[in-house]
Amino acid sequence: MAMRNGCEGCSDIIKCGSSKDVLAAKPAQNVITAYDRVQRRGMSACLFGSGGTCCRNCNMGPCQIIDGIEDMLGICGVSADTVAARNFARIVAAGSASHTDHAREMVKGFIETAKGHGPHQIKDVEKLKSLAAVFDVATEDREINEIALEVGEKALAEFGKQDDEPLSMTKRATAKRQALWKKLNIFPRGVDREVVEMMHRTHMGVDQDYENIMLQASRCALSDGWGSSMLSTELTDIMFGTPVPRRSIVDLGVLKPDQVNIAVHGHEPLLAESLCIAAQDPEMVELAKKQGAKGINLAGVCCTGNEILMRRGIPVAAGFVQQEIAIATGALEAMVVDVQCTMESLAQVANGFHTDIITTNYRAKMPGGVHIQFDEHEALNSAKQILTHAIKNFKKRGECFIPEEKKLDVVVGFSHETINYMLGGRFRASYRPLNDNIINGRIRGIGVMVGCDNFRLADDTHELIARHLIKNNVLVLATGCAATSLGRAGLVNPEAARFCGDSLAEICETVGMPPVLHMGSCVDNSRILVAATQIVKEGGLGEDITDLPAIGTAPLWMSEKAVAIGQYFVASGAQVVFQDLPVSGAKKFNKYLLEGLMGPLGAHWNVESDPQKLAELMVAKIDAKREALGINK
Ligand code: CUV
Ligand code: SF4
Repeated sequence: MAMRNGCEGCSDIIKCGSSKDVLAAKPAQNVITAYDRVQRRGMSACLFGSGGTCCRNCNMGPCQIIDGIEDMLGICGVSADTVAARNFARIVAAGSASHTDHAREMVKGFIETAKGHGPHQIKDVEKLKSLAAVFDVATEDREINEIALEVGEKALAEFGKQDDEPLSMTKRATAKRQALWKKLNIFPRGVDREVVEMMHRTHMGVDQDYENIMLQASRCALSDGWGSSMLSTELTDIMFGTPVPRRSIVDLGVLKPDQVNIAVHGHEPLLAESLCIAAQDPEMVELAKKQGAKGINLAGVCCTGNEILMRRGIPVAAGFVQQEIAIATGALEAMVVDVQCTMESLAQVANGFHTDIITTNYRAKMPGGVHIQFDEHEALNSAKQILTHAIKNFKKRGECFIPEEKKLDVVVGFSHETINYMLGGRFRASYRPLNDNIINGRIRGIGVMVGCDNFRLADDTHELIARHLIKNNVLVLATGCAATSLGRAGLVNPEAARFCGDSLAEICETVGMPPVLHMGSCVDNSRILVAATQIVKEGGLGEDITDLPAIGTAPLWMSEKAVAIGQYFVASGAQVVFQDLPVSGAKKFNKYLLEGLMGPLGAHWNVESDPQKLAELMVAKIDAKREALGINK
């Protein structure tokens, strides 16, 4: 195999200094990453696939449809628009399903905790009580665990609910939004049911009306945002503590040369939290010392990383595009993965090192990985078993290269509650001061940056967009790998106020907050729904999310989950912009997403591939909302 020196031809794409340093160092010389595969593929993406007009939903096909050519309809007569709508809707269903299956595990873990099993406790009693109110669970004169158990069981029932009543948490939405969902008949009912109905309606020969398909796609996405994701965030907060601001670091340089380095990668914090507890166990620390290490160093990757960063301040080593690079340091004893966004190539890269990829969820195994099933009933023992395996690898470590830790740190932990409290002050937590600052124009609006990063595009895209936003006095809320990437860029700390426009800088300095607020993992986008609704209810900025001077974006999106999130934002009245959507091969449907959805939902998708133009579009859209509110002085 040819020796490499970094990734040939990747200089336009990899801008992160730490990533570059690791790839150029000796231990990584035989490593092949997804960046290399992007360069080496030598063929461009299939036009039908990227345009959304390839249908393989039945065995008369696959059919490649060309819009406007009669001989190129599907064998069943289906049009490009129907196929693109079906495919898009199935992306939403897959994304929702992923959040949902994750959330179900969290709810089950929560029920175990309520029963007093396992290493976790009910930490946020106030939040438990407010959720109890949503689920009509009595709280007076009751034990905390008794309340928690009833809330947990009612939460679990939301997944399999078969009646036609709305999911419980949808009643948190604005009155106007609820009325609209009712009118359109898209109130989400059971979380699992909406995914099943979406799959059914996109089967061959069922729903052939793209507007009607999008109604169910909206309902399915809403069952994610206002259902499973919101449940996951709320119950995880109650169990592990609602995030409060804390300092930490985001960089590959957080790995330690003299410690057992264990990366936790994936999405479900149940395992990661148990690992955090187990890593402090004297027995484990002793074992590490026996192997010659000074201690145990946990570091996060992707959204699991964001979960423990937000709640424990544990550093994040890598975002999605750096997962292979983390192994290429040669400094990881193990990468522990659960579900979602963990690439099959991890085991291939690990093959050249002493690193083990430890899979822990029966749903997600990997050729070349070591499987140690995480048992939620035996959480601590499972965690210790996983740690023991990793610790024993320490002695096998060969040459490694850890990039110099950047001095840039992050301040994270901006839950909806924290923002409320921070801006409202000690005695009256409220969004009033935020609303006032938006109304008086010191904060021009809110830019929400979520989602993944993507090997096909430059890894500083989030930074470029965010810099434009904050310079124009737009406050940025971030989650997922977008937040990780902004952390690496040094924008997630109060010192970044110097990159802001004057009025936003002044607010950040006064409050001591970063201009980019890290709100957590992907499921935590539900925090943004709650926060946006609270801002509306605070008054002065219209009657629904659709009136707010705010816009969401997931530049560099790669996961189906990002599309589900985008769709639940749109169905909740928030405008969004992505760099591309796989529907461009269907003219009418494309136009429907980009304009037509405005009719029923009061919001629509936007597409802009150029990051600078995308950022400008976000500011322009914010200004248009200000104009409509009559506050654009
Ligand atoms: Ni859930 S979904 S790459 S880890 S944000 Fe990161 Fe976040 Fe996208 Fe995956
Ligand atoms: Fe072709 Fe229609 Fe079957 Fe799709 S459903 S593969 S378009 S015949």
